[in-house]
Amino acid sequence: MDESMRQPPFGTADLSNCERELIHLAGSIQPHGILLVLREPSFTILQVSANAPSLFGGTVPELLGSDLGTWAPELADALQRLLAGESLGRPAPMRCHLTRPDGVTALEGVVHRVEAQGLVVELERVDAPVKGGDPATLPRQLHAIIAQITVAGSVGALCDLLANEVRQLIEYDRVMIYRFDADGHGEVVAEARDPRLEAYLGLHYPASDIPQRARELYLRNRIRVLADTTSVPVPLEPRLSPLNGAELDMSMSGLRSLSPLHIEYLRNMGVTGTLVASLVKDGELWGLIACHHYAPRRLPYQVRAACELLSEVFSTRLAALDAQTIAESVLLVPRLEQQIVETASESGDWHQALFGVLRALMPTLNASGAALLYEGQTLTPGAVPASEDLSRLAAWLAEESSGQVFYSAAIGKRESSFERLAPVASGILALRLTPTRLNYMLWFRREQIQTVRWAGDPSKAVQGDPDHLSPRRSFSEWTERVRHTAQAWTAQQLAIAQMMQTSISDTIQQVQGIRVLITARQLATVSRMVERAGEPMAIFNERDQVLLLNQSLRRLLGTEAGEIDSLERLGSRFAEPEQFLEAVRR
Ligand code: BLA
Repeated sequence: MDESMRQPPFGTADLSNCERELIHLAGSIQPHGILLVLREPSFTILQVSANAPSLFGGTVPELLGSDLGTWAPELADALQRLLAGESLGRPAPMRCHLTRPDGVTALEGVVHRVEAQGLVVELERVDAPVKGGDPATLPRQLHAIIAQITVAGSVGALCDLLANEVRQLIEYDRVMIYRFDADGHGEVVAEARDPRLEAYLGLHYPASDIPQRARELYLRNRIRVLADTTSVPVPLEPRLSPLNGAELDMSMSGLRSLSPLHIEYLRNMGVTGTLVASLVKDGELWGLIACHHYAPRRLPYQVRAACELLSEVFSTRLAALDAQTIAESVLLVPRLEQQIVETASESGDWHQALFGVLRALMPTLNASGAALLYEGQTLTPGAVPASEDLSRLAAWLAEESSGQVFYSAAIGKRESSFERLAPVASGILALRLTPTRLNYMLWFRREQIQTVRWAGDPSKAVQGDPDHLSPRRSFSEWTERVRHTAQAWTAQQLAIAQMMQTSISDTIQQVQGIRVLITARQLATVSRMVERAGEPMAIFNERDQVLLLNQSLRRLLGTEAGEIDSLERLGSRFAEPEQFLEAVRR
């Protein structure tokens, strides 16, 4: 396979290989800005976007190889000042004015270094009217939003808050919080939109809508604005770096033109401008703030930076809420353990005690159904497979899994005969309660497709043709990928299950141990009474073994203790052993 098939250059990917498109080597920018690559310290121009002459005058060949100071001394001075006090660990903002024959142009820019390729300067005019986010009130607005984020009490509330506040801040038509699951598939979990637009809330998208390479990039570069899906990208000239002969690495460029495949997707959705910011948790891409506008739209640097800041504050709150949930679940286990002991000791009813726990854990484990299989009885809350299927499941689990906790998000993929259970039980989480008998607690999750909430009629929820890149096609793709699977069990839910399994099986063992003790005690008392009784008497266990022949019986039989050890032996001392045994058994 040739190299371009394996790693298609920017703009040449198709549906078969888009996963590996080299999007950071775009070689072009969006036309609302201008990009320069300079050699330090002279600020010699190495590469420019083809539209640079519109700002500096001259022609591209004239600009290349000359010093920036000869075309734009104010810009060169501003850069000089910036670099004097800035290590450029991250891209740094700057502002300056250019005096041109037709007047003064105000510019804002972002500057960063690319190893072995030079200093990259990206400029945008600020005289062009830019809507949204008034810089004068921005600090106050941010302050108020951050105050709310830091007290949001749940992930859901946090997402709703972020969607609403970001929409107020940037005034896009639609702001979505898009969350990834363990397999990288996405769901719109919060949305603020112009009420005239159809809702996307609750829609699902397959992982393949955002290639892995793009996700890696979005971890490093946390915000992107696409100003106009109908605009024509402006190429860099020359395309290859004069310093190292390679394509310019545009990973950290704010003006990078986005993949044409993605732009086609947006156009098919009718979207013209987007802003997307990364939401990160534990160093991984947790989700995105995805904003759509139905007209061209760009934002001043400060507002973009404000969105980036909000996404960081969001991530911090997310981590705190997570820690809180973990702490709560750590407390949940001992509480439930106590509940088992109390119920079992008060009523002596294990079924009731275990059933209470089974039900109490359903919301935490986000289960749509559950079953307790204990000592031959079955109790089930919620939607569950039929009882013969439950028995088959338990038998299969005992055979298949040596561990005490078993889980799967797609049981039908482990064992094809369970595939037909998918509507109620695609996902299963099982705790084995006792080592020898088929005693289980089971929680079930429906197939994801069954639980998807559509905003209205699925066939109308989003426009687009299933054969073209569009949410409609995405939905079919997602449906295909998640058929017969439930949402994955989270690490935290599995940790709770593990703790609960240990706790329950210990409790059962302890209580059974106590029972054995109590029985032994009772036996000792009864034995003492029987031994002393004047009547000949014997005690046997359920296996017909002799536990005691009392004094009077031993005397009658003329035997020592220990000679007769079973019911059968005792029978043999009778004239008609068969009759004796039958009489006893009766
Ligand atoms: C990127 N695809 C993206 C991004 C999103 C989506 C949010 C990130 C864009 C950014 O950060 O600016 C997907 N956007 C959505 C979805 C919705 C949305 C689902 O608003 C729903 C409301 N895309 C495809 C397919 C391919 C593909 C099938 O759907 C490949 C064959 C490619 N998506 C693709 C590429 C990128 C992308 C290459 C990277 C764009 C870039 O940063 O250059």
